Amino acid sequence: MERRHFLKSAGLGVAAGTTLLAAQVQARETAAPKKNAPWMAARTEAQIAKLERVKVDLVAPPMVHKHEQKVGPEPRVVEFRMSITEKEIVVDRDGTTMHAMMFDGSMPGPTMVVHEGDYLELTLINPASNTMPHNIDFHASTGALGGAKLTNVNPGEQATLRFKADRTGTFVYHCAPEGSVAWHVVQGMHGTVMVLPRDGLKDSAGNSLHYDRVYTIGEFDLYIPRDEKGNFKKYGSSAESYGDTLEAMRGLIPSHVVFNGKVGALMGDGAMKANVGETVMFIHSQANRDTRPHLIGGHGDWVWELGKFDDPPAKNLETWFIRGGSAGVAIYTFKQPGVYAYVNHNLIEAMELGAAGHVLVEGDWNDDLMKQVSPPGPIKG
Ligand SMILES: [Cu+2]
Repeated sequence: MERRHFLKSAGLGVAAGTTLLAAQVQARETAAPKKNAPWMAARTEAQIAKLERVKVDLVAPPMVHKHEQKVGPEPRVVEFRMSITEKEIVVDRDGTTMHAMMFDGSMPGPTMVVHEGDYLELTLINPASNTMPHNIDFHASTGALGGAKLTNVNPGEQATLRFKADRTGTFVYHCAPEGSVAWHVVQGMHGTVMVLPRDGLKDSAGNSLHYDRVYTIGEFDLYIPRDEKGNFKKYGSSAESYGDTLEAMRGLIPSHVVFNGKVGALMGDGAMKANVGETVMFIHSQANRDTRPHLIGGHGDWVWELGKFDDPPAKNLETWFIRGGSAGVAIYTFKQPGVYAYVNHNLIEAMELGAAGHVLVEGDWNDDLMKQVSPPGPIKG
C-alpha cells in the first residue's frame, strides 16, 4: 500500500502524517550524535593552536566547577591540572584508616566539564613526595587505553594529554597503572568528566532542560583487611597494606561502601543543599562496582542512568542503576522541604556499609502533595 493511502486509511490526514514524520525525523536528529556539526570537524595541530584556550580551576567534590550549560559552535581547548595525592585517610566513624590514592586530594577526583567537540587538555602531576607511579584512563577519550599509555608518571614527573571530547555524557576517569589497576581504583583514584551538548540538555521530547546546581558523588567499594579478631588492620604504608588488601578484594565483599571518601561525608556539614523549586543535577560515578541510586522522598525527574546525553533520558524513576565502570546523571526539581537521603538502595550497602548522603532542602511544605491526615496515636476502637 502506498504510504499516503495507508495514512488515510489509518485515520490520519496527509498533514497529520507529515507532522508525525517531521517529529520523527527531528527526534532522530536530536538522538543522533552530531558528527557533521562544525565543532566535530577533524583539525590539524595548527588549527587546534588557533582555538580559544580556557584554563579551569578544579573544585573539590561534591561541588563542580562553574560552567556554562549552552555554548556557541566554536570548540575550545579546556586546560585542567591535577596533582596526585597518596595519603592515609579515615574512612568511617570508628577511625578505620586506609592508605588512599587520590586525584587532587579528594575521593572522587574533581569533576571536569567540557562541551562536545572541545579538546580536554590535562596536566597530570605526580609529586616527588609520592611513592608510586600513576596515570589516567579517560572513558570519554579514544585511543591508547584511554590515555593511560601516554600519562605514566613516576613520582617527581608530570605529563600533559589532550583528547577530543567527541561524545556527550558523563564518563569515568581513573588511574590504571599496568599490574595494579584495580587496587589504584578502589583506593580512591577515580572521578568524572562531563561532556555537555553545545546546545544544552534535552528531555525525551527535545525540550531544553536546565539545572540550577550540580553535585558530584563518587561511590567507592572499599576492601579494608581485618585481623584474626575481626578488627580492621592499620598499616604503616600503602605497600604494607597491598597483600592483605588484594586478598580482601578477591573476596568481592567490600568492608565499606562510601560516598566521597568516608562514611557520612555527605551528611552534617558535608550535606548537599537545595531549595524548593530548584533543579539539581546529581552526577554519580562508580568506577568498579554496580550501584543503584535513589532519593528518599523524591525521584529522578530525568535520568540518564547510562550517562550518555545523546540518549533520551528516562522519566520519573524511583531508583536508577549505575554500572560499575560508568557515571550517570539524574536531575530533580525539589517540591518539598526537609532532609532527604540520597542512597544506594541496596539498603545494607547504604545503612550498614556507608553508601548514603543527605540533601537539606529549604522552602514551604506542600499539603497537596502530602499531608499527615492524623498523627500517630493510640488505635481508636
Ligand atoms: Cu594510581
